[in-house]
Formats: sequence, C-alpha cells, structure tokens
Amino acid sequence: MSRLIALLLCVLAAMASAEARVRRYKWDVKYEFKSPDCYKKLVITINGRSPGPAILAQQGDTVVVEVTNGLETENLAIHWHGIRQIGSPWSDGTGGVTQCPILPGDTFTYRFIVDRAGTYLYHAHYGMQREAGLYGSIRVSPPDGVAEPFAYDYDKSIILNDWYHRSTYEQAAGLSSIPFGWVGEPQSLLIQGKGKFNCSKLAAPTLDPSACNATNPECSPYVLTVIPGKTYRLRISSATALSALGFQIEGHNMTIVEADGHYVEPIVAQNLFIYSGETYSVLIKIDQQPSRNYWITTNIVGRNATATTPPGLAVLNYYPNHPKRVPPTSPPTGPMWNDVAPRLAQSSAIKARHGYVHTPPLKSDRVIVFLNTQNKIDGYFRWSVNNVSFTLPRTPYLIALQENLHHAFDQQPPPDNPPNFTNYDIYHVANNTNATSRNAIYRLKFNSTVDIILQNANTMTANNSETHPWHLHGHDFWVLGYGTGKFDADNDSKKYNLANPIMKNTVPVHPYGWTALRFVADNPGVWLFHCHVESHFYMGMGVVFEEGVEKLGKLPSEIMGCGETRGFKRP
Ligand SMILES: *[C@@H]1O[C@H](CO)[C@@H](O)[C@H](O)[C@H]1NC(C)=O
Ligand SMILES: *[C@@H]1O[C@H](CO)[C@@H](O)[C@H](O)[C@H]1NC(C)=O
Ligand SMILES: *[C@@H]1O[C@H](CO)[C@@H](O)[C@H](O)[C@H]1NC(C)=O
Ligand SMILES: *[C@@H]1O[C@H](CO)[C@@H](O)[C@H](O)[C@H]1NC(C)=O
Ligand SMILES: *[C@@H]1O[C@H](CO)[C@@H](O)[C@H](O)[C@H]1NC(C)=O
Ligand SMILES: *[C@@H]1O[C@H](CO)[C@@H](O)[C@H](O)[C@H]1NC(C)=O
Ligand SMILES: *[C@@H]1O[C@H](CO)[C@@H](O)[C@H](O)[C@H]1NC(C)=O
Ligand SMILES: *[C@@H]1O[C@H](CO)[C@@H](O)[C@H](O)[C@H]1NC(C)=O
Ligand SMILES: *[C@@H]1O[C@H](CO)[C@@H](O)[C@H](O)[C@H]1NC(C)=O
Ligand SMILES: *[C@@H]1O[C@H](CO)[C@@H](O)[C@H](O)[C@H]1NC(C)=O
Ligand SMILES: *[C@@H]1O[C@H](CO)[C@@H](O)[C@H](O)[C@H]1NC(C)=O
Ligand SMILES: [Cu+2]
Repeated sequence: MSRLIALLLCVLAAMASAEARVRRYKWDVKYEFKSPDCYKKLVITINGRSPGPAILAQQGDTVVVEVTNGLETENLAIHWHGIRQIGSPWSDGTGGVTQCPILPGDTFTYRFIVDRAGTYLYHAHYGMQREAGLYGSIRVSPPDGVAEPFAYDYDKSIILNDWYHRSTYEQAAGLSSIPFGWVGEPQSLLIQGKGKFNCSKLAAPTLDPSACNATNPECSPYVLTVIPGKTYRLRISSATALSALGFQIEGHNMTIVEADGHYVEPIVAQNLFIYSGETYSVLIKIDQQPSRNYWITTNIVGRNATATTPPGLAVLNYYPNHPKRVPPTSPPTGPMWNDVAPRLAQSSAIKARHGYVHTPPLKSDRVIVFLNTQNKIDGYFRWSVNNVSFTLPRTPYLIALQENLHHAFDQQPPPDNPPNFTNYDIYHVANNTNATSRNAIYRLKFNSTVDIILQNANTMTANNSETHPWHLHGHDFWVLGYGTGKFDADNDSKKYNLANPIMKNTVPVHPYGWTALRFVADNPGVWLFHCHVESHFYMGMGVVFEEGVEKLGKLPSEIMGCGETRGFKRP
C-alpha cells in the first residue's frame, strides 16, 4: 500500500515538474548592522541576510521577485547576472540603462525566464551598492530527464567576495574628488559571507568593544561539512568589488566542469582563478585522510595586497569530525599575486565541453576594438574606452529609445576603434588629457555578428597594467582568444578558436593583453558591457549596446518615472 502511495506521489511530482513553474520571491531590502568579518558596519540585507537568499529554479521556470526598497534614502536596482532576459529586457535591473531605479519605499517586480541550466548570480546595480552586501546566487537545474555530463552526490554554492569597512558613499566620494581618494585594498575576503578581520588592528582607545568582536558568531568561518567517499559539486562565484582571486581546497584537486552556465571540457586544477562576475562549477572527491579537517582558502591575485588583505579562510569539515576543529596544517599560500602566466594559461585552457559546443558564426559583420585606458578628465581620475569615459544618463536608454527622446543622451556614436591605435604604445603612460565623459551608445544591426577586442594598456602608473573582468548583459559571447601585447588584426584573428570556444558572460582582459569575443546581436534591448570592478565602472569603464529595440512592444510603465520619463509613469 505504502509503495502504491509512493508511486502515485512520484507520478504526481513528475507531472508537476514537466510544466514550467513560477518561482515567487518576496524580498525586503534594508540596511542593518552586520559583522561579516567581525567588524560591525551597515550592510544591505535581503530579508535580513547578506549574502541574500539563493534562487533555486529549473530551466524554463519563470522567476518573479517582488523587491521592496526599504533603504529609506537610497534608490535601488537588482541585476540578474548571466540571465539573458530574452523577451524581458526591462527586467535586467541596470539602473539608468533598462529601468528607473526603485525609489525608497516602492515595490518593483522583476519577472524573467531562466532559460538555461547553470550557475548565476544576482547583485545590486545602482551606484556602488553591490559592495554594501546586496548579492546572492542563482542555481538553475536542467529539465527533468536531462542528464548532466558528470556525476556528483551533493551540490553546494559558495560565493566569494571582498569586503570594505568604509561605506560605499565614502568610497564613491573619494573616487570623484580632487585629490583622488582610491578605495584601496579590501579589509578582508569573505567566503559565503564570512571572513575574519583582526580586531587588534583597530586603534583601541577609540573603539567601542562591540564594534569589532572576534567571538561574534556572525564571523565564525564558513564550514562545509562533507561525507568521506562522496563527490561534491561546488558552484563557486565571485561578486568582488575589486579583487581577482585564487581559490583552493587544501589537499584536494578540483575538476572544473562549468563556467558561466556552460559545460567545460574538464580541467583538473589545484587553484581556481576567478574574476568578479564569473561563476564556475568544480567537482571535488572527498578522498583524503578522513580524521581531520582541511582549509578552504581564497587570496588576492593581480594586485599587491600582501600587506593589507589576509587570505579568506573556511573549513572543509570531514564528517564526523567536529566542524570547529581547526585543520592541523597552515593554510595553502595560494599563487603568487604578480604571476600573470598561470592566469592567462587557465583562461586560455577553458574550452567548451565535447558534445556541448555551440559553434560561432565563422565571420563577423563588425569588429570593435576597445582600448582600456586610465586617464584624467578636468583633473579627475577616470577610466576610458577609446578615449570615452562612460556616464549614465538621467533617462534610461531603453525608454529613451523606445519613446524617441532624442535629447536624453548623446546621439553621436562613440568610435569603433581607438583614435590613432597604430601609434599607441600600450606599455607607456599615455597623455590622454583629451578623453571625454560621454553617454553615447553603440547601435548594432539586429542579428549581426559582432567581434569585440578588449585591449589592455598601461595605467597612469609606470610599468603597471591591471586585470579587468568585462561582463556583457543580455548575451553570452564566444571567447575566441587571449593574447599578450598589442592586438594584431591580421595575424591574431587567424588564430581564433572557432572549433570549441567556450561561451561566457564575463571574461578577464589580462595585464598588457587582449581578449577577443564574438556575439550575435539577436536579443532586442539595451545592454551594458562593462568592467565588473565596481570602482572602475563607477569611473567610466563601460559601454552600452542597443539592438532591435524597435521589435519590443510596449514597455512596462513600472520602469519609468525618472529623467524625461517623469510624466510617463501611470499609477
Ligand atoms: C593582529 O594584529 C595585532 C596588532 O597588529 C598583531 O599583534 C597580531 O599578531 C595579529 N594577529 C593575527 C592573528 O594576525
Ligand atoms: C562578543 O561576542 C560574544 C559572543 O556573542 C558575546 O558573548 C560578547 O558579549 C561580545 N562582546 C562584546 C564586547 O560585545
Ligand atoms: C592533484 O593533481 C596533481 C597534478 O595532476 C597531482 O600531482 C596531485 O597528486 C593531485 N593531488 C591529489 C590530492 O589528487
Ligand atoms: C608588495 O607590497 C609589500 C608590502 O607593501 C612590499 O613589501 C612588496 O615589496 C611589494 N611587492 C612587490 C613585488 O612590489
Ligand atoms: C586620446 O586622445 C588624446 C588626444 O587626442 C590622444 O593623444 C590619445 O592617444 C588618445 N588616447 C586613446 C586611448 O585613444
Ligand atoms: C598619432 O600618434 C603619433 C605618435 O604618438 C603622433 O605623432 C601623430 O601625430 C598622431 N596622429 C594623430 C592624427 O593624432
Ligand atoms: C600632455 O598634453 C598636454 C596638452 O594637452 C600638455 O600640456 C602636457 O604637457 C602633456 N604632458 C606630457 C607628460 O606629455
Ligand atoms: C587636446 O585638445 C586640444 C584642443 O583640441 C589640443 O590643443 C591639445 O593639443 C590636445 N591634447 C593632446 C594631448 O592631444
Ligand atoms: C539571423 O541570422 C541568421 C543567420 O544569418 C538567420 O538564419 C536568421 O534567420 C536570422 N534571424 C532573424 C530573426 O533575422
Ligand atoms: C619600468 O620598467 C623598465 C623596464 O623594465 C625599467 O627600466 C624602468 O625603470 C621601470 N620604471 C619604473 C618607474 O619602475
Ligand atoms: C604578421 O604576419 C606577417 C606575415 O606573416 C609578418 O610579416 C608580420 O611581421 C606579422 N606581424 C607581427 C606583428 O607579428
Ligand atoms: Cu576594470
């Protein structure tokens, strides 16, 4: 009898899941005092949590998130990072691009379909709010009956982040001041929202003893309890404001199997390099000596944070050892921060998994070269792309284009090529005094194939070039190649990988290097493409693409109400 009931339940479950479901979430966003690294500060929480609640869905489901902005004095917008928003560009959550921000006290409903299984993120996309703590993970499972090309027993998500004690207001004001106030290296690194700042570093006499409390349970290390003999899928994502990271699990190799929602030809790695906005799945076997626990570590690469930011630590707890038992060893030190070669090698090694290759169009219709430079404009430090430093308009582009508001932004398109690129020396500090701040956009022919070459260069400091993780909204792109030095249009394009390139939504451009991407402009909407370093985007490191907006029907009035659309919002 009980067997019959079990069978019946199975059948009912199968019937229910065959239909795409609606996953509803109700989120209250507000400021609360939290101590994720023992230091107490104001943190933006969702339903009292940072990182926020994970979104769990199945391919084809509709996700509906009703967001209430309880920040009192601050606007808000939330971006669903890696979700292409096909047919719902107004739900992309980019303030100033696809919507007016959500006003304090208002409720806004995001509604979108998760159309591909994989690991994604969500985070704030207004001002520098992301680094105040509004971020979380999205996990989309494959449809029923569709097997994944690898096996595992358990599935866990781990979000990495870097953490600052100063408020985002202080940081933003510093970035837009003369003299310039740089945000500096983070105070700590968080693994699944937990880190450890050394409270003794604070000046004791001025310190309220509860303001940094090393025994606060909020900052006890994250513990991942595992069962010996099992295989775990760890979904690792990075929401960092600035840092590129190495990630390691002491004594355990990781097999990389997924990146940004696409299956990867398996790669065994001791260290995973992960850039802000990227997501990976790795498999680990719980096959080491079981009588002890092991360290999980993350450390900064690409910037010299040796004196400022200690590595982030968590514990891999082999059941049934006590979760609080400290591993008997020192944590692994991680890769050298200034060694670019292994980072470039790992980026280049990631290829689409055999049997899951989406082949790119063999030719492109348009090639756009984006030279990334640091420069000054009227004495202010900025980042620019082809001598244009991006600024957001008051009226979101999506609405301005749909409603023909020609004065809402600069109608003169920015250049497809850096001015005088042939003579540009990427190894020297350039005299880019003539860069300008603009809000112009690139308009792409609908359904055309576009190549993007990201070209890195020297910053305004001699012998220095940084790492920039570029993230494209509304699309996945093929990663055709990486190189060092100056991109050579004739020779380098002949070496593109057109056979099995991985598709991603976020990709690093390495110091003094280039990265070549291809995508098809087939998603009607307006899409931001920007450096995912929070302060770099704030300082102008981004561009906007428009494609096929004329194909969109009426826009929801909920996204309106700011700039020139003030009168458009109907009650
Ligand atoms: C914490 O900082 C204090 C003061 O700088 C230092 O003496 C101590 O060794 C540090 N502790 C750790 C665990 O790093
Ligand atoms: C620090 O945290 C512990 C554990 O929650 C608590 O017992 C203690 O009172 C706190 N100390 C201060 C000064 O707040
Ligand atoms: C990890 O991989 C390296 C290189 O393939 C190998 O030498 C090492 O033994 C592996 N370690 C474990 C714990 O499997
Ligand atoms: C990195 O910073 C530390 C501390 O500021 C300094 O001692 C070291 O020389 C720096 N390393 C390099 C390669 O610049
Ligand atoms: C920006 O413009 C200045 C002045 O016109 C020029 O010297 C410089 O090379 C340009 N920089 C870039 C990156 O194109
Ligand atoms: C291009 O750059 C070279 C070298 O910096 C300079 O001599 C030349 O005048 C520039 N040409 C233009 C059109 O700006
Ligand atoms: C940069 O160009 C400006 C003119 O726009 C000039 O006044 C200045 O001297 C130049 N600086 C250097 C270092 O070449
Ligand atoms: C910047 O533009 C001004 C005016 O067009 C010009 O006089 C100056 O030489 C330019 N500076 C550089 C570095 O090209
Ligand atoms: C887009 O382009 C592809 C390849 O040229 C073509 O097969 C397809 O029909 C086009 N789709 C639309 C909607 O124009
Ligand atoms: C930059 O590197 C070059 C070549 O390695 C060296 O000659 C020069 O002194 C360096 N400059 C600075 C400011 O470090
Ligand atoms: C590109 O290839 C051509 C022909 O093989 C060669 O002459 C040229 O030097 C190459 N350019 C670079 C920058 O390597
Ligand atoms: Cu950047």
